[in-house]
Amino acid sequence: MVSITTLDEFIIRNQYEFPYSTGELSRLLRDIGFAAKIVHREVNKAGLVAEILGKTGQINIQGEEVRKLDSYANERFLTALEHGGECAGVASEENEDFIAFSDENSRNSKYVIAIDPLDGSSNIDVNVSVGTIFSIYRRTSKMFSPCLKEDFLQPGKAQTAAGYIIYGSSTMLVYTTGHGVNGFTLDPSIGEFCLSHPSIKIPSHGNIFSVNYYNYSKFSDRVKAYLDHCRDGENSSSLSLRYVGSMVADIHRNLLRGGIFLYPKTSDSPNGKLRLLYECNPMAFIVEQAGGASSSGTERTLDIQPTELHQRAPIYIGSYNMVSKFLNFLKDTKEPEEE
Ligand code: P6P
Repeated sequence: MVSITTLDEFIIRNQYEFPYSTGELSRLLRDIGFAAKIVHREVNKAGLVAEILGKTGQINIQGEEVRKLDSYANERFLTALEHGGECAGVASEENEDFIAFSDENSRNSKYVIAIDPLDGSSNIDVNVSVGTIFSIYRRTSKMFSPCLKEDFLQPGKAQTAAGYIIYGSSTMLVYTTGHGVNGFTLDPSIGEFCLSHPSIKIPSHGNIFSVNYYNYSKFSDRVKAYLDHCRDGENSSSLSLRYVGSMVADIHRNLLRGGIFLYPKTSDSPNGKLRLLYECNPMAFIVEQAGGASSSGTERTLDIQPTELHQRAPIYIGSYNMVSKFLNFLKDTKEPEEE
């Protein structure tokens, strides 16, 4: 008889990892899992129910078209988190400013969340996996009052927990609280996330590199030299390029199989495209906890001191040996100094 461990059971069982834990983080993670099940339901019928596909006609803070499912997912997570009363507020990719929940329970909570409710949503119409990415911090502002912007502008190394949900051939929730990484697959027949990938470790090396080659001409000479090395290979172990344009899908694959994901800065995007608070930092926390590494090219991703909610950062993330090689490559290649 195979024993099933649900997400709720796992969270409660591992609550001991947090001395003096009062169960708030456990309930917060369960609130996220609940919202994820609802988003799963909508994402998985997107092909059938046309009115939730397509665009809303709005443009978000990122200057990107807001799709109906982006808005839907954002509303679901914000509602679940506010009603759960276990976090003081949320910084969402879909909202220009952070949201401080006003009810007493939320004001008394010690956590805040940064979230990308539905990352890669432009892929939904063509059935490519999309995801939710979240990052949990202990607030730095005083309790029993609304949270402040400073609560969200903490370096990634201060995260209490981080995770993602990938809505793909199956829906999985992968998270860490700083004690390793565990993956849970949603069993729709019982409506529970069940432990399917305990203690995930990313292989120290892999044969996958993930980058949007369209931007090649805009990369620095050093990044180009590294990509040329990946493509041409120094021996028969040349790498394979795998890139679906959905960060959660690309990093989830590399987490399980080994590989490096690169979103470099370019001549027209000096800080790259991906957002530090709710894409780079949570993914970096997870990958480091799985034994990998993540860098902006000049510093460890988790050491970056944020100054803005939606700031972007270049990211090179994945297998430890591959990221190390990339960083050494940056230093070692005999290229003219960047201006
Ligand atoms: P590009 C999706 O829009 C996203 O934010 C990430 O999920 C993904 O890794 C990246 O952008 C893809 O960007 O420029 O390659 O289309």
